[in-house]
Amino acid sequence: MTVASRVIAYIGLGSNLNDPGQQIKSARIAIAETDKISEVAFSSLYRSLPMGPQDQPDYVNAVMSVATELEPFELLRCLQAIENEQGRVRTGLRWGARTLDLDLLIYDQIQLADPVLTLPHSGLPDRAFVLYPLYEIAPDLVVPGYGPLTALLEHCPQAGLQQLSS
Ligand code: PH2
Ligand code: MG
Ligand code: MG
Repeated sequence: MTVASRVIAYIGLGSNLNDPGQQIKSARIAIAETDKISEVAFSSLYRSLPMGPQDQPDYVNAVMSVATELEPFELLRCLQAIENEQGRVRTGLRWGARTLDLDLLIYDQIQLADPVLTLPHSGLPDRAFVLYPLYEIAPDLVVPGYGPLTALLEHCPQAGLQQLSS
């Protein structure tokens, strides 16, 4: 896939193990220091109730936008490498606890359904811990294939999401 040289992408960050707030802050630095990626905006941190199994700690979530010259699969590989560097153990349990989860939410205008990468991220339209932080950094965003972010928010209750810091 060939993409324009420098595009905007949105990344969702989540953690609920080993000092989640610090995991998110370390990941932010690692992403921004990666070659061919630069930070554009970073949301507040948010505390959120776990989606999926309830016998796990609350999550800390945030969203960042970046400008990148990496193509989508290259960017995905970089994010997975940072997850691994921060001690991510892949248990295979769906929606289980994790030290760090970096999800490629949106990459430019691309819509893609590939076994290893769906764009926009399939969970984006109904996850409060993604939509509210996104709104903070990109209130006018139009999500490819889904429409205005504000319309998605109308159908997404805040559901225990708590803003921690700005
Ligand atoms: N991530 C999961 C599973 N459940 N719940 C919240 N609140 N936030 C997350 O980031 C999250 C989750 C697996 O990626
Ligand atoms: Mg995730
Ligand atoms: Mg993930």
